[in-house]
Amino acid sequence: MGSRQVTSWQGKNITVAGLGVSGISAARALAGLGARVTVVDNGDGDAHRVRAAGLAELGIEVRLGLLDGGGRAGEVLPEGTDLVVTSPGWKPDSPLFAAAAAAGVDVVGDVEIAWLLREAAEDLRASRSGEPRREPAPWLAITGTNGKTTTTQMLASILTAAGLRTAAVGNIGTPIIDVVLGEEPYDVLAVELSSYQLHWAPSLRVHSAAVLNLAPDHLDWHGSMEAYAADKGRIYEGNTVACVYNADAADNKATENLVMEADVEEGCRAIGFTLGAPGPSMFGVVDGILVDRAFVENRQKNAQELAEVADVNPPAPHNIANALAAAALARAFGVKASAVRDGLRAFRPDAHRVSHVDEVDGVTYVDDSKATNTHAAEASLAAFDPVVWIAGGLAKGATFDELVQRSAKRLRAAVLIGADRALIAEALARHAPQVPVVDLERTDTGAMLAAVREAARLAEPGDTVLLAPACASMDMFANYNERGDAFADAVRELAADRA
Ligand code: UMA
Repeated sequence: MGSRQVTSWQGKNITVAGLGVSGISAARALAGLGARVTVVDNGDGDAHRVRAAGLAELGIEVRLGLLDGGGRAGEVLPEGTDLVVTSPGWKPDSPLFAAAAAAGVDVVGDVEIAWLLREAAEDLRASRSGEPRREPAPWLAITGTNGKTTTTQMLASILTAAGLRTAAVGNIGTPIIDVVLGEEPYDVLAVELSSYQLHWAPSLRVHSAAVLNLAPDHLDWHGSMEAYAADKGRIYEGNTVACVYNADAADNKATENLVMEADVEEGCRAIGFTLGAPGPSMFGVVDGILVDRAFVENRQKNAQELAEVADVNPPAPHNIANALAAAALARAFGVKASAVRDGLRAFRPDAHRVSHVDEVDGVTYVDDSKATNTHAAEASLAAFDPVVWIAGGLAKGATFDELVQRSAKRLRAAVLIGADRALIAEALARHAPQVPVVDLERTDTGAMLAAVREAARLAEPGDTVLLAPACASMDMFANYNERGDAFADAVRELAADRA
């Protein structure tokens, strides 16, 4: 058995940064391959301790919170470390990485490890099952500021409709190392990658990739828009078949530029997608039909019908763009047109993405808790008029002037919650002083109910109350799901009061 990479982990001292979803996955996998693993994490809560106990049973050392000898566990590089494997959320300027650099130790992420383990994983699978060795499953990768989870799920749905064994993995929540090393043999993977994961995955060279769009986000992590864009652009490096970019909107030229800057394999094609009529080597929309003018014979003259706009769920413009990108990746992999249609029809969006909650006293309540940045919130606000907007949370270095300027005309009122609500209040005061603003200081669990009650007071029949925070949720909630659930619960309570 050609177990070259398996043996190379034997006895290596690996420090895993972070005891979250990806850290646990990396630690278990590398310990299973014979490495000596130490996990470090600045947290020290009950959940951390339970996870640490689970890893200790596998012989993995875990260092949490404050260390006896001084310093915090997540900041001190364990003696003798050969490689640091970081969780994606750790900022590049974390003290642990400064210590690693000083010691001449490399830092990579869990996606890099998954990529490096692909060949060895197939050796292991073949030796365990006794079946012939297969080639590793190709990766079709998706990133972008918004829409990447939906697009990844659409892609997986299309690949499944084509009869392929696939899974939607990565930033979407399933650690990719678990999938690469797992029992299940896949034909192809639909991989959602965040800019963080791309930053820490220098060797990644996927079959085909899409950058859906690019707008300021996570600037506190990356340091600048340029650095953020550069990390997103890494997804195109070494692509073998297609680099899929967004051909619409001036500010989205950025994704095409990232393709131009990438060093790809000979013969790899740049494939655009547009909500308008497509040129050659593009996907687009003609008379309500999604069409492929890239993977067809004689693309100068021909186009292949894929699906109707009505097959996309929901058929909102940003989501049709997602469907086109998913279709482009699937077609790059050789999927037939009918499977694109069947996969799009079978796809159901997740909760908390512009989901209708209820109507109370003629006012519609919509949950777009997933709108965690200004770009997503703007797309969401554009779909409703007039709207009472519930916003706020952690701004992650964003500014709100453009969002408020472009959405001001639709705003009946705004209700602001969370840590960085003053930034939104200031933008509203500058660009929409006529819009009534309620500034809620509360951050307790009842705060969302208070916000919904205030919004109900300000709304008039025919209005929409929209939760589209333009911010991350972690100042008040565990995640955006919990924030959306709190909103839906509050709307139900309001409906019960009025019944
Ligand atoms: N920690 C420290 N020091 C730090 C930072 C974190 O000790 O400086 C510790 C925390 O105490 C915690 C652990 O590190 O115990 C958390 O690590 P993490 O934040 O990287 O999170 P994971 O649980 O490993 O989840 C990650 C992704 N999270 C982030 O990128 C922030 C998940 O994406 C992903 O699903 C998962 O790996 C599996 O791949 C979530 C996300 O919010 C959904 N992603 C961002 C987004 O989509 O906008 C990028």
